[in-house]
Amino acid sequence: MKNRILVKDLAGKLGESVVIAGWLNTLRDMKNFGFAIVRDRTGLAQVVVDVAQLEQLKGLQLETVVKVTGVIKEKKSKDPSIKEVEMQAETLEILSPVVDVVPVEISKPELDVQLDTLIDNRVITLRHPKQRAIFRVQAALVHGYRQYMEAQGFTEIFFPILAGAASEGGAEFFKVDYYGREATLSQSAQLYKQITMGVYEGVYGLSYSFRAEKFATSRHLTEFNQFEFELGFVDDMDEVMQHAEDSIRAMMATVERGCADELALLNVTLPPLGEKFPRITLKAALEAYRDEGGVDETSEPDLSPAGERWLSTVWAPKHFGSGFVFVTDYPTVKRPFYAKRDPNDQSNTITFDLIGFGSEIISGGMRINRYDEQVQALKEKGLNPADFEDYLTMHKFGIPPEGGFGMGLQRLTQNVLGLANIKEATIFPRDVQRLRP
Ligand code: AMO
Repeated sequence: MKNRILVKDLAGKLGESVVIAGWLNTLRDMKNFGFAIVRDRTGLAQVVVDVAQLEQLKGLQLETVVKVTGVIKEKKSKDPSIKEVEMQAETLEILSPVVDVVPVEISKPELDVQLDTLIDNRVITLRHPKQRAIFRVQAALVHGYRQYMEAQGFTEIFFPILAGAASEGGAEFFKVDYYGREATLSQSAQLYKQITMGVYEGVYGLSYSFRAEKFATSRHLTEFNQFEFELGFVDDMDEVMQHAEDSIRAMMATVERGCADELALLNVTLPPLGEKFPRITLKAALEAYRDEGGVDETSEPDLSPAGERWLSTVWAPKHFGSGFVFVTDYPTVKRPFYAKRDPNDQSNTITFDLIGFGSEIISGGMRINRYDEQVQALKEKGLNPADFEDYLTMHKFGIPPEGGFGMGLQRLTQNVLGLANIKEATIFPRDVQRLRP
């Protein structure tokens, strides 16, 4: 919009007549005049209106889109050290009227609603400054990831969503009708990022993953995004973990630099990073949980959600000043068919999870890169190699030793901002019950 000034820039316009545009956030009748609070994407502006303008606005619903021309003045404040500005309205124009009552009040500092109400009314609730802030932080995380990966000289890949076969094994996939044939929605970009190892050696991308989860939990969605990463000519998994760590450090720095206002609004302090993210085997992590945490899960093949929380919010901060911890050496039974086995112990894999301030945010590791080994691993998992033709074709034609990881975008956002449910970190979440809005 020509000549429009954003709310954040009004302080520099003292004494000038300017145009602002946004949504009517609140209206206060002060008898001989009124205050209209107008919201744009950068903040809230107080607009002083006269009686006639007040009457005009009173006939409108909140959230009406308005354009206001007026003079910027210093706001009278009880505390003279606070310098704020307001606008004395000259003309008002309605750009888009509201035709129904707004279902949720969003003008208060806190949006005090249940999770389902929050998401059912996303059209409106997303406009609340705190909701807006969450997805500004998410965008900054993505930006930081891309910048890090580009600085390494890696290649961004755009992965397909429609696929012919399941990519992660298991039964948690959605079927779609594809011209009368059965297709699936991608469970992950795993196959495709591995294929690119025959060319680019270092790749990354933001993919869509779909999982037909059977239960609704506070950590699972049926549709989510993964930061994908894959690296060729790797002989030590530590190289892959280092990229996971360094990309997270870069993402946190991007959020700190670009989202100071959002973090303050959300009252969030980012998780501690420490000097180096600790690395611990699953076995040692389970023993620490037993010995220091007082919970014995040593007979389990994995950490429970409570164990992950303890490890990343108690153990790792206490011993290493870090809210992130790598857990390595997962048993073969717990990892997918493409996970590289430990040559000294076939029941163990060369894989890792990164637990990030509450729960698992990354899964990764070394991959099987040789054809015979992959056929054998599929059979041992009880899978039919004929169903994995594309995986096996890739392995026939020379894939270097390689590894990589997938990092859940919504999980990371949830844990970094300390949100109780992953749906709060998902702009339009889908779960077992929900397909709208
Ligand atoms: P995995 O299945 O562990 O690994 O997923 C990787 C990361 O994605 C996130 N995630 C989820 N987020 C929300 N809802 C879900 N249902 C969900 N499932 C997983 C988590 C998890 O750590 N191809 C491998 C990755 C790799 O090895 O490169 C994969 O998909 O943050």
